[in-house]
This record gives sequence, C-alpha cells and structure tokens, in this order.
Amino acid sequence: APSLLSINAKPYAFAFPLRYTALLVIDMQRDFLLAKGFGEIQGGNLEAVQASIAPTKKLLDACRSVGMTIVHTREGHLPDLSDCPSSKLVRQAAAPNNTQHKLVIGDKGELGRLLVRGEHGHDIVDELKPLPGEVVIDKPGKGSFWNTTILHQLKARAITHLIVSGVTTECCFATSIREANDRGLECCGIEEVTSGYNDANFKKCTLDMIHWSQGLFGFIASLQPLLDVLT
Ligand code: TIU
Repeated sequence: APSLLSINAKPYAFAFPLRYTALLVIDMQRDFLLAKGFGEIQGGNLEAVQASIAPTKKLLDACRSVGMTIVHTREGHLPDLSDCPSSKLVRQAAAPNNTQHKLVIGDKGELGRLLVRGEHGHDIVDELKPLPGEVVIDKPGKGSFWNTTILHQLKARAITHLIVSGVTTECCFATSIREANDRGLECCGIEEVTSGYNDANFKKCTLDMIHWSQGLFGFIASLQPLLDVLT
C-alpha cells in the first residue's frame, strides 16, 4: 500500500500516513461483551456489541497485515480498587431505573471480580487477543488517556493518526476520541467496529457529534473503504 492513504469519511476524506497511524481497539473485554459480564449486569444489551467482534477481527487482520501499530485498551481497576473513584463505584452500581445492582465493580461475578485487572472477565475476548508486540493499555477511566501511558507509547512510535474501534460507542469510544483530539491526534472512528448498549439512534447521535462542525473531534468512516485501501 502507498504510504499516504485516504478514505471517504465524514465530514470529508480522512488521509493518513500508514507508518504514523495506529489502530486503537477499545475495551473489547469479556466484561463488556459476554453474558454475565459487567456490561450485562449494568443493564447493557449485548446483541450489538457481540456483532462487532467479527468485523473488528477483519479490521485487526488487515491492520496487522500492513504492519500498522496496534493498541488495545482494557478498562479496569487494581484488586484493592484504590484507583476506582467512589463516584464510579457508586454510580456504576445504579441500573437505568435507579435500583441498585446486587453486583458492583470489584464484586465476584461469574467471569471473576468485575472490572478487576487479572480477572478472566477483564481480559480481551479470545477472537481479538493481542499478539506479542502489540500495545495493551490498562485504564481506570472511560478515556484511554487519563492515568495511562498511552500518549508516551504513541509518541515513542511517532503516531499522529488513530483509527478507532471498540466498545461502547457512547462511553469509552467517544471519550477516547475526545481525549485524543485534544492532544492533537487525528482520529477516525469506524462505524461497523464500534457499538454500544443503546439503540441505533443513540449510536448515530454519538458518531454525528464526533464529525459535526467540520470534524469537531474527528472523522467517521465505514469499514469497507478502509479494508479496501489496506488490502
Ligand atoms: N458503561 C458503558 O457503556 N461502558 C463502559 O463502562 N465502558 C466502556 O465503554 N468500555
């Protein structure tokens, strides 16, 4: 592939230098994608997030085949929860109808202690398992930049552009793009490889907000044009 690639996107074409572009795969963890995980316990609908696993594998394979830098993130906390703010602990225990869940972050669920590092549920699903040499960022927040080394890792590789995928669109995906944009990184989110726990309109609004006003936070593109230029 040529060194400068370009794909159709909103609000206009996204051009990216392959050598200085990373694929960011956000929080494709069992806790967010699988039954009995943290997301389902929170009341999330798993149908859409599970459907994003196969297209994400396609994108991952294409990016790997051209030698792109790959960065995976995992949301989670230290076993003593010392990095989990009480606001998160309390509010992420609340269901949509404001009743308290029986299980909260750190409690033992069927996939292990919820959102705790080292637990089975905290790790990335088998299909998307990071390969040796790929960067794995453990983050205590929704954004990938708060309290992590990601910016140092990206700078060490001279990365200027990010292709962004992962779950959930409304939460960690959107927060990470906004954080990256403030740090001068050019971001393009890919529609088919991000999904959330709400309806299609919720996702559409989240993606529209990213590219609104001449790309306020970044670009949004479809998967196929990206696969076409990578393969
Ligand atoms: N709650 C929710 O929608 N998501 C999260 O808590 N984490 C991520 O989005 N990864």
